[in-house]
Parts: sequence; structure tokens; C-alpha cells
Amino acid sequence: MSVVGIDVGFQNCYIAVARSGGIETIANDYSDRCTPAVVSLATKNRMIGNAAKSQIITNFKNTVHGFKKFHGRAFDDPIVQEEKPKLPYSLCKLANGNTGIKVRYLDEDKVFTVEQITGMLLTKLKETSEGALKKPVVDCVISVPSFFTDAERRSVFDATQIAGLNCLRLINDTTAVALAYGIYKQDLPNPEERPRNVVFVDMGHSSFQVSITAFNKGKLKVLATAFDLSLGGRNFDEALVDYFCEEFKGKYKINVRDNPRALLRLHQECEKLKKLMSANSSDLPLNIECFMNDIDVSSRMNRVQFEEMCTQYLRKVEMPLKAAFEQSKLSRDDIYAVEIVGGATRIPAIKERIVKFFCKEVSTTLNADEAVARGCALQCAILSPAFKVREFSITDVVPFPITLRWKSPTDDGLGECEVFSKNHAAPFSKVITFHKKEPFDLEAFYSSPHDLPYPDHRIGCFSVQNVVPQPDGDSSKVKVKVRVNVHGIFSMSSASLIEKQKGESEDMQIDSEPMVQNDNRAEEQNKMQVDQEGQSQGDQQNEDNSSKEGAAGEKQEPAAGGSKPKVKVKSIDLPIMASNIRQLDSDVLTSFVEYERQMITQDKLVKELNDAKNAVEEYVYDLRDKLCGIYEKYITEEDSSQLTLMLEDTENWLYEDGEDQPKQVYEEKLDALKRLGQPIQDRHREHEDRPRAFEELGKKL
Ligand code: ATP
Ligand code: K
Ligand code: MG
Repeated sequence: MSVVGIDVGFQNCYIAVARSGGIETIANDYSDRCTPAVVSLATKNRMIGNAAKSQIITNFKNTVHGFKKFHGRAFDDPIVQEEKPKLPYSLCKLANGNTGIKVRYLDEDKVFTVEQITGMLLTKLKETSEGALKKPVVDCVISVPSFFTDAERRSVFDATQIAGLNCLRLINDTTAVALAYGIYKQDLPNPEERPRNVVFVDMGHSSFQVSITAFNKGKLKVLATAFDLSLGGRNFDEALVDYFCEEFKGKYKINVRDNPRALLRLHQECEKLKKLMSANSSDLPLNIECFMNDIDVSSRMNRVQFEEMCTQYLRKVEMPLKAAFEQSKLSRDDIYAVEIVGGATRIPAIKERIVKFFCKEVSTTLNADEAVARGCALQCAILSPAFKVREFSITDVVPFPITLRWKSPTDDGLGECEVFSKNHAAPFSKVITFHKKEPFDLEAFYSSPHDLPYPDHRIGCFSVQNVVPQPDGDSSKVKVKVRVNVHGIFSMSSASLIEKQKGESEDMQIDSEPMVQNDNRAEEQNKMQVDQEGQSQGDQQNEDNSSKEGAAGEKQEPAAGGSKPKVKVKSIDLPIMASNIRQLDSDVLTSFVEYERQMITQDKLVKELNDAKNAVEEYVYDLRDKLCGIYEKYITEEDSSQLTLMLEDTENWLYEDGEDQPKQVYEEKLDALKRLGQPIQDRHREHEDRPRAFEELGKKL
């Protein structure tokens, strides 16, 4: 079983794996630990990651980046509409209202969903992990922003399935960081002592997240989270881009915004400049040759100027810090450390704002780029039965409160109740008891739409079916189990009807008010989950178990009043029909899985073809070099010039008729060349080996 953690960032992805030596981040085929979140579609294949990043300017219409915010969002969603004009590629509205990404692929117009694009990215990350671990990778833990709602989480989860991954947990970015921080700490306070409270601040390319977490030996508990989902490193790039666009309008009479390629180049240069300014407070140059209309442009910028033009963004840093701090109900003295991660926290002015708010120096003990991925891998190791890690329990929070509303067709007992309050512990299950005579609907939604960074507060509708009255005509007791699962997704895991047994009626509570209970069994599971004894605690498994338990039919239940003898009750499992849940339909998902496989095969074929072609080219260059070098003595001058001519012909052919041939043609070409080259190589080797053989013979004698 593989142990892999993946940080899927808006701009940068990192992979960490568990190997015998511990958790380490791994490099991709470009020897880079960072894989850009970019997918480029082309006429013959796809390029993903570093290869795709180099296509951002040359193939801008078909190179997709900055798509993380489209997860779970409709085309008309304000966030999608806000992103749209900034993108060099096109979006469209899908039949179901979702966001489609329009590109040209294999010489056809194609529309991909965001799940498919993230699926492609995950395919690449999966392959990179497989390359490092030298075995298939399926199980993994993937990070999502703590503010992702159900729809967004479900969408990312669908993407993991398209890539053929088994995601054991979608973990919140800042919780992964907290785990990476805490698990190796030997000096955490004992469980009965006052916890160590640490603030984690993560500013990435697109968003800003804060969490406050309490640590004791062997456990962490998230106290509060806050965020600004429109504050990140890219705002600072954009500020520079705006500035230079304006400047160049006057200085060079060019309108950069009319030229997508120039604009993309300016973006890249501004990002570089921004990074340089983090380390350097002096005046720095910006030079771009042949920028547009054959004009070279140049300008200068310094940190003071930069900070001045970014005040509107710098001002926004404080708010989430304050929100998390207030929710945590801690005082500044209660805070042990403020740990910062994420690329954009390297901007000195951002650090200053954080220091100023907490009146405390910030700590950078974690690797700012890799901490999220490392935390994901640690969580995966904890969940994996194959891996031994220190026990460490994680209690996360529900970021947005969730309410259930119920109604049945004839019953006027319409009502609602908040089942999960803000910052309620998660994962967590609750059992709600209803008294009903007929099937009824439960509608789940986020309670406070104004605090929700999502335009629709509905989560889904769950119909509890097959509910019937008791034989005596009374209402039946129906127990419904609701859960915020390990991925932070709301689910209704089971419903059962408790059949009244003779003589028990007095004990039944027959009012229409439902009763909400924390599910003991679920808490037990929750504990098990947090206690992590090195067993697989995948949520799926928990839910499977609980439904099996439910299906056992008869079980002991204490009668109301406690002191009375236990009565036997019969519980009947009820089917639940879920609707209006924002996730891919299963047949659509299946077709996407299949299509992804086809595209993987296609990419592999193209790669093999390119490899075969490159092999011919390499052989030509190599042999030609050697003919005037080490092989010179082993071939007649006449044969050599004839062969050199042939090599030249082959080289020309590669650029002309041989440009685009089937793999077999290149293989045959290479074989033909080898038939001529091999005898020379053999003569050379024989000659080289001879003295060595004599030497060895000499040693033996
Ligand atoms: P998100 O968390 O929003 O999904 P991400 O995880 O891809 O995004 P990170 O990799 O944490 O983001 O950070 C990338 C951002 O950090 C970019 O805006 C990048 O320009 C910025 N950045 C990286 N290094 C520096 C630096 N030295 N100075 C300033 N900014 C930097
Ligand atoms: K990242
Ligand atoms: Mg990030």
C-alpha cells in the first residue's frame, strides 16, 4: 500500500511519500519538487506540469491553469465570472450549468470539466509518485482549502477518482500543516495540561488561510479557522502588471492588454520581480526584450513603491487573523507560536502585518512550500495499516454551520434544527430521532448564507423512505444518522425504523420534536479515528461498518428511564434517496474515468513514438562524433566517408519526410544504422578489452 500526500495548489503542487527513512517530498521528471498546476492540450497529446508550463505563452488558448476555483462552481457563479476575463483560454456553460473549459485537443474542439482537468493533473502527480516509489500508487491523502464547501470537496473527490486514486482523506491545508508541525514534537504538554496553541498562516497564490490549533501529547485540535479566498500572491503580481501596463502605454505607446502573449509574459516577469523584491529592498530592473511590436521594454521598481501600490491587499491581511483569533477565545499570551507557510508569506510586508497583529515574531520552522504535502503524507501514513507512525489524533472543525429542515407530504410538522454548529468537531456523527408515520424529506443546508463563500447554501435533499406507522397506528421512531465525514463532507449515512415491542409503548416519547444525540458509536469511531492505531480508518470503511451494524436488525437498546430492564427492539434499515447533491452522476464519472485512461494511453503512444524518433537522432549524432574520434582507427577512410554521408541523409530525412512517421519506421531506421555501426563499435571494444584481458591474465599467473 502506498503512502502518498499531495498538495494540489492553485499554482504549485507538491508530493510527499513515506519511505523507510520517513516522509520526504519527491522530485518530478524535471528534477523539480514543485509541479506547476498546468495542463496543456495539443494536437497529438497532453502535456502536464512543467512541460505544460512552457506552453503557457506559445499555446495560450489550450493551456489551462488557475482552475482550482472552478471546482463545484456553476458557470454563472460570481467567482467564475470574476476569473473569466483574466484567463487566456475560454470557459463555457455546460448543460447542467457547470463550468466547462474549452480547448482544442487532437484537432477537435473539446470541452472538459474542472474535475477532468484536475484529474489530468492528478494523473501526472500519480505517475511521478509511482516513479519515485517504483510501485503502483492508489491510496493517497489530498489537501483542500479549509473553506471549501461540500460541492467543492465533492468535485475534488471526483477528480481523484478520474485519476484512479483512492483518496483516503481530503484534509484541510492548515490541518495538514498542523500535523506536520506537531507529530515530531517531543515536548508537547501532557493531555491534562494546558495545550500549546499555535497559529498557522498559509498564503498561497490565490488564497489566504489561518487556523489556530491546540496541541497536547499525541493530539491536535483545531480551535478556529478563517480565510480570505481572494487574497494571495497573484494579487501582488497583478498590481505590478497593472502598473507596468499603464507605464508602457505612455512610454512605448503599446496596449499590453490587447496582446495575450505579451500580457502572459509580463505576468511571468512581474512574478519574478515580486520574488526578487522579497529579498532585496533596492531598486530592481524589469527588462523584456522583443516584448511586443518588436519593442524592448524596461523599467524599475523597488520595495517601498511596491508596498505602496499594494496597500489595498496588505490591509486585508489582518481580518482573517482577527476572525480566527476571536473565535479561538485565546489571549495573545496563550499563543505559543505563529507559523507561516505558503509562498506569498515570503513577502516582507505580509510578515510584518502578521507580526504586528499577534505582537510576536513569526516562526518559519516548517518548509513553506512542502509543509502541506508532508502533512498529507503523514495523515496517509497514519491511515495506512502498512505503515507504523507515532499515534496522533486530529480533530478538525466544521467551517460553516449546517442545518437540517424536514417535511413530510401530509404532516404539517415542518421544522429545522442546526445539527453542526460553526467550529463543531469533525469528523463527527449524530443520530437524530424523529417520530413519523410516513416517508419524509430532510433538506441539508448551510445555516448562515452570508458567511458562506459560495452562492448557494443548499447541500442536498435526503428522502427517508419506507416509513410506516406502528401496528397500533402510532408514529414510528426513526433514527437518522448524519455525519460530517473525514473529507469534511456532509452525509446521511443511515436511517432506521425502531419497531415498538409489546408493553413498551409507555416508554416511547411521542412528540413531533426530533431529538438530536451525539452518536456514541460514532464518537467511538471518531475516537478510533483520532486515536489512529495504525489501522485503516478510511471513512468509507466506517460507513460500511456502520451500515452493516445497522443491518444486524436486532440489538439491545436501553429503555427510557435507565433503571428499567432492557427491552428488545427491532430496528429496520430504511433506504435513503439523496438528491440535489452537487457531484458528478455515476455514469458520467465512469465515462470520465474511461476517457482519462484513453488519454493516458494516447500520451504513452506519443511518448514512445517521440522516444523512437529521438533514438534515431541521438544515434546519428553519437556515431558521427565517434567516427571522427575514438572509432577513427577501426574503419577505413572510404567506409567512414560513406557512413558519414548516410548519417547526414538520415539527419535531413528526420527534418523532412521522416518528421512524422509511425514508430516502426524509426525503429527500422535505427536498426539499419546499427547494422553499420555495430561492427565498428565491436572492433573498438575488442581492442579496448584486449590489454585488460592480458592484464587480468598477468595477475592470475
Ligand atoms: P493556493 O494555496 O492558493 O492554492 P499555491 O499553494 O499554489 O496556491 P504557493 O505555492 O503556496 O501557492 O505560493 C505561490 C505564491 O507564492 C505565488 O504567488 C508566488 O509568486 C509566491 N511566492 C513564492 N516565493 C515568493 C517570494 N520569495 N516572494 C514573494 N512571493 C513569493
Ligand atoms: K502549494
Ligand atoms: Mg497552497
